[in-house]
Amino acid sequence: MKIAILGGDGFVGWPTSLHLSSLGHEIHIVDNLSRRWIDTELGVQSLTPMDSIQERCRIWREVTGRRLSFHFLDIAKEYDRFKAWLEEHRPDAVIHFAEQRAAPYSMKSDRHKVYTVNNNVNATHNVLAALVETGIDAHLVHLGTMGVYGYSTIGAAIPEGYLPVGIETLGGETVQQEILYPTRPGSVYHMTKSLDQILFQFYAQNDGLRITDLHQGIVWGTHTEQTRLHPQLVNRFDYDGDYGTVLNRFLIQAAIGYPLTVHGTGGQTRAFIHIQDSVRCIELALGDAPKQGERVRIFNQMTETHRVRDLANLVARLTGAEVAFLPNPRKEAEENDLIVQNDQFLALGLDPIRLQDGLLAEVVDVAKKFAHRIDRSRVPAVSAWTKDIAARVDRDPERKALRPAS
Ligand code: NAD
Ligand code: USQ
Repeated sequence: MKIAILGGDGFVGWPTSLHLSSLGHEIHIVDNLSRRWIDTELGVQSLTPMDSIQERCRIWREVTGRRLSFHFLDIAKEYDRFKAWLEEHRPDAVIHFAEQRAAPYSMKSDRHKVYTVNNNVNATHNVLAALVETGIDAHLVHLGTMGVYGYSTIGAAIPEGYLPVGIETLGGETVQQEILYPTRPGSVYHMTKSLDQILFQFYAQNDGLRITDLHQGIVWGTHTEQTRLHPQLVNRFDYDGDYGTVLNRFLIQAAIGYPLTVHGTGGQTRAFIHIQDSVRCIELALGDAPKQGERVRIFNQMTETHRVRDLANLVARLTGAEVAFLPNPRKEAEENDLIVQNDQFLALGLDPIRLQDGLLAEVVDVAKKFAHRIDRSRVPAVSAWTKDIAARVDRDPERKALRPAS
């Protein structure tokens, strides 16, 4: 298949590009490199040293003989160029990763909220409008988030996208329907993914676009089979307070002797998936495209759920790290349960990698190897969800103690 990978320079997009290329697909990475610019804005860098995307593609060719093409394009801002690109390349499938994906970054200031909404909603809508206009019947696979559901459950499992409901008619009968699961985003970033869902629903129904939306949990780990092939194929690894995600952060914190930064009580339960399973799921979803006229196919792309404090304790046991309970900069439930259905990927043959599978130690080893690249002052999460929370968090003595002397 000819596959366009929008956002193929990112944390999930890069290993996906390699995985699908190794399966023999023709891969075109489309990226505006905004994530690299955001690193510069924030004054941080990936824990792992990343080469330019052109250099990464060159190394892949050298190592495997396979070609990856890179196209520098902003899909949110350059609609006409993107449409012309699609006309020219006519992909069989489009995988859409190209959004601003950090919740804390999306909550840093009004400017960051506006950027995240403009970038994410326009990127998604431009892809949809361009597919309709060019008449290209490509399967669109989008990386969404478990966060569209909100995280609390009432003792029932979160279904895969759709909720069966009974609606009482005026005649007193009950009509059964399946509706999109009521969305309850917890940040501006998660809100954009909720808006994406409505865009997908409309374009599938109005224009017969074939769309799969993958509601993914938190991705952990760093290497996949292909990124291990050469040091310059290494994946990016975010550890800072905005882009680093919880488990990967705990693992690097353990590696550099920084107390594990649990927000609040650590009672938040979240869904997780290893990066190797993430790329495998995308392969499986590509092979199971919906037909024209079918509703949006939604998969829950996760393999297990964990409470944040349990993860901290697990990493502490493994490494001897200390655990610090800090005031939570986010507005979120202190404690929640989370039960999630993921039967569709299991039925397609996913054999989940679990936290116990020895891969936690691999991340700690990677972090130790590149520990000299870590700026400890960038480890605390400082982006607060409201001004009141910002003031409270700032006054906290424990958090102050974690800040390096300047
Ligand atoms: P990332 O930030 O590492 O990668 C996103 C890529 O998209 C970057 O290379 C960026 O430069 C590019 N991009 C952003 N806006 C663009 C635009 N307008 N035009 C062209 N390129 C653009 O993020 P990631 O961690 O790889 O996540 C990829 C997708 O998966 C995101 O949509 C995210 O919401 C979703 N997701 C990620 C996780 C996770 O834990 N990392 C979990 C669930 C879902
Ligand atoms: N947390 C800590 N300590 C930390 C960092 C985070 O306790 O040092 C807590 C947070 O408060 C939150 C939980 O861990 O309760 C998860 O935070 P996270 O930053 O790991 O994940 P999140 O902000 O939800 O976002 C990440 C990705 C996003 C993706 C989402 C999937 O950045 O792109 O959509 O995971 S999900 O969480 O399932 O919505």
